[in-house]
Amino acid sequence: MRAKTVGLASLILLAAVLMALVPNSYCCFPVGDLDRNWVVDMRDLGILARAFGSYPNSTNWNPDADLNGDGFVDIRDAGILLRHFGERVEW
Ligand SMILES: [Ca+2]
Ligand SMILES: [Ca+2]
Repeated sequence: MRAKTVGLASLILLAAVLMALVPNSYCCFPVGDLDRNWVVDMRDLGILARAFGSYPNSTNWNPDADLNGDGFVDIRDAGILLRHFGERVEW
């Protein structure tokens, strides 16, 4: 029984680690879907606009808006979002 419990705990830990390593944008949501509603639209562009020009420790920093992960929210992130504008996940 104890071995079964340890095995289950290990599986849960492994799943948590994998989920932490795979960003949501690559898992379930379209790239640029900053509000996680499965569509890239004006609301996402607004979120990016509010974070535009920011970097970690900026008051308006939003790590989700840093789509290329370079530590700045700038025109390159806006370009990534616009390339995916209109994409949606249908269920
Ligand atoms: Ca969205
Ligand atoms: Ca960036």
